Amino acid sequence: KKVALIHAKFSRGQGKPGTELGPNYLKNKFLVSNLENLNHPAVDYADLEEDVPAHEEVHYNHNRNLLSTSRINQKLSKAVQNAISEGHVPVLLGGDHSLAIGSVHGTANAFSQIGLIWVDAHADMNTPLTSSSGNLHGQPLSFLLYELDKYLPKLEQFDWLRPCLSARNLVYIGLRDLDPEETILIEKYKIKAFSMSDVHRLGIHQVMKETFEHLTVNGELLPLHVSVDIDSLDPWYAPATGTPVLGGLSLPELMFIGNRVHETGKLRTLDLVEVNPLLKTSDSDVDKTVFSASRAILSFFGYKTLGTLIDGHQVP
Ligand code: DIR
Ligand code: MN
Ligand code: MN
Ligand code: MN
Repeated sequence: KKVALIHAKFSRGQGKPGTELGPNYLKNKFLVSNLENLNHPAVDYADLEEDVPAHEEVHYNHNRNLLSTSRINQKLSKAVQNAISEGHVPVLLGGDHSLAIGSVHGTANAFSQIGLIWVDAHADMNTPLTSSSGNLHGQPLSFLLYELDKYLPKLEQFDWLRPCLSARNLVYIGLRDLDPEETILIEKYKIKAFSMSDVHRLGIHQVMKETFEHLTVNGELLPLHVSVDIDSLDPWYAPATGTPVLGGLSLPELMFIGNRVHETGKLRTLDLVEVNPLLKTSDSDVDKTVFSASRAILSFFGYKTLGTLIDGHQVP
């Protein structure tokens, strides 16, 4: 299958300019040439950007930029659905995590049922009413889950959007910074969640085993959408991001997740979001983050760098 790169130059789902530059850094020679080697050649499929002038933006209470966030996500959802119908695997190069609204919506509408693996330090399950930041990148799941629809205020900008995912089909990996209402929702809806301490306790291999077991329905693993927030990684590996949190995944752990997903043959869409090249104390911060992000993406298509055994077989 070909990889359909969707460039989404968008930063208005959070407050720090710079994530709109993500796609230009993420689509680098290393990524493109290695995808080719892995038999998943990349095509530039869609180019989306924020197209709402600042004075036309619509805000809801303290929640910012509803109009541009809605518009880009509507286009993104169509691009993802089209790419899938043409037999490609869409890869969203973000942009901030509010883009998962359209990306997941597109995947969910291409299949009767999907599983969503959300790899993030955060749960991104606030609603416009519980969010303390007013940033939509902390809220995409409240727009997507059937169970949370009743908590959303009526927002006419998002008239096109219908919830499309059951909380049962969501698995979190990497959580370590939750808002109080998010903890309550995860417990109330019994959402499968592997925090960082679960990763430490169980090990990433067991986490993936249980993830796939959870997302298997009637003996078959669901088509998978994987949404990777680069802040799931420890800031050592990915410093150039808006809300870094200590104690995150190592790059080898994230690549292990990618390799396991690749082996299932069930990956239908991948998001890589929240790379912000402007948030750096030195250029090496950007280099490290882009290095990690490129390898993270490639791992979902079979790229292994976790070491080579002496007889030439690769680990794992
Ligand atoms: C926080 C931060 N929970 C919020 N969320 C982030 O704004 O709602 N998600 N950074 O990745
Ligand atoms: Mn995050
Ligand atoms: Mn996120
Ligand atoms: Mn492959």
